[in-house]
Amino acid sequence: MLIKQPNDIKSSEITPEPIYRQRREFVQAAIALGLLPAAIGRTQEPRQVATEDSPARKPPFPENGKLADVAPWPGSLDVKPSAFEDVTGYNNFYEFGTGKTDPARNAHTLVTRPWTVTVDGEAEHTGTFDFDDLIRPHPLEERIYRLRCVEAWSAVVPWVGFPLGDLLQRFKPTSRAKYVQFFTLNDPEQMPGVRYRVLQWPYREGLTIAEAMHPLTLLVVGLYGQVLPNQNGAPLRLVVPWKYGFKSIKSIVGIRFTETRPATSWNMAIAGEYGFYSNVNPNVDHPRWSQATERPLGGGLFSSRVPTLMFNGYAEEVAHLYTGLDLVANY
Ligand SMILES: Nc1nc2c(c(=O)[nH]1)N[C@H]1C(S)=C(S)[C@@H](COP(=O)(O)O)O[C@H]1N2
Ligand SMILES: [Mo]
Repeated sequence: MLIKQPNDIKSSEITPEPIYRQRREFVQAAIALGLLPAAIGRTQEPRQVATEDSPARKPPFPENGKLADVAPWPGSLDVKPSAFEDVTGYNNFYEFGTGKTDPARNAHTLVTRPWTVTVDGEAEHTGTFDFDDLIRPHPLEERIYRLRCVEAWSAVVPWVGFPLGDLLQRFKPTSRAKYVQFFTLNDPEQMPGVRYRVLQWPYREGLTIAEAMHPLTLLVVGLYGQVLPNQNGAPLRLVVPWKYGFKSIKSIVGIRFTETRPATSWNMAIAGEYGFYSNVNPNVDHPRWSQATERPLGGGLFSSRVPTLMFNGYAEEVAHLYTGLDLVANY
């Protein structure tokens, strides 16, 4: 991956304003701590005094372990989450194998630091950004959401993250940005599964800009109050709770604003079975199985299935996004 070097281009040209401001604060803090001579700070950046809108720098995001400063989100589901062991032990992450227990067994080889995300396409600010710099300005929330896999199993997960739209706004998408596409890391050294052509790598997904900006759409960095385990898509994944689970792309290294509908992995693989929208819909069956019911994780082998809800239970919040759209044709 090509990472722009700081001396190629002025940081103010490539960096979204909040990050730029933070770097400036960082330089000032470094000067104050005696890590940088004042002369360097002055020649690079204008001097600035601390103000009310320049809050204290947040501590670095931990690589593993417990997350501090996570606010409960008032809209969380009022149901008991699935067992931690199920959510972190029964996964789909084909880059680490196609078996449900392969990701938990294999994903320890994923290196999550340093981690960069490249933002390109239809936006005023583009470039390659360090993961920690990207997420630092965003207050974290715990949101308990339903997760419904297209294979008809489901879970309830207390995710930790922040609205995707809050991050996307910082890049100032242009009026031509109608969609957002996401890319997962594609590294055969770290991901044994990408040696097999079960999908075209890198794994990619996409949303309309309205879906991406919807307040329920979450960028996730943790679960159960701790840093995201590798098998769940560390260090950064998407969670779109009203869509089938495969839209919730893991281990994101690329975000692209596009004018036309972007390619998405499962649609590229089997277009007749997996559409671009992939909204959870109990009334539109998969060509090979019913979507009317689902099997909650942790119920055991003989557990009864429960009804699947329209838009996975989020119809009140998201149905308006699809007024006038034929949900059978646009599966
Ligand atoms: N990069 C990538 N992202 C992915 C997948 C994958 O194979 N690769 N699987 C998807 C599918 S099918 C589901 S159901 C969810 C599962 O998320 P979980 O393992 O955290 O429950 O991740 C999605 N994100
Ligand atoms: Mo899935």
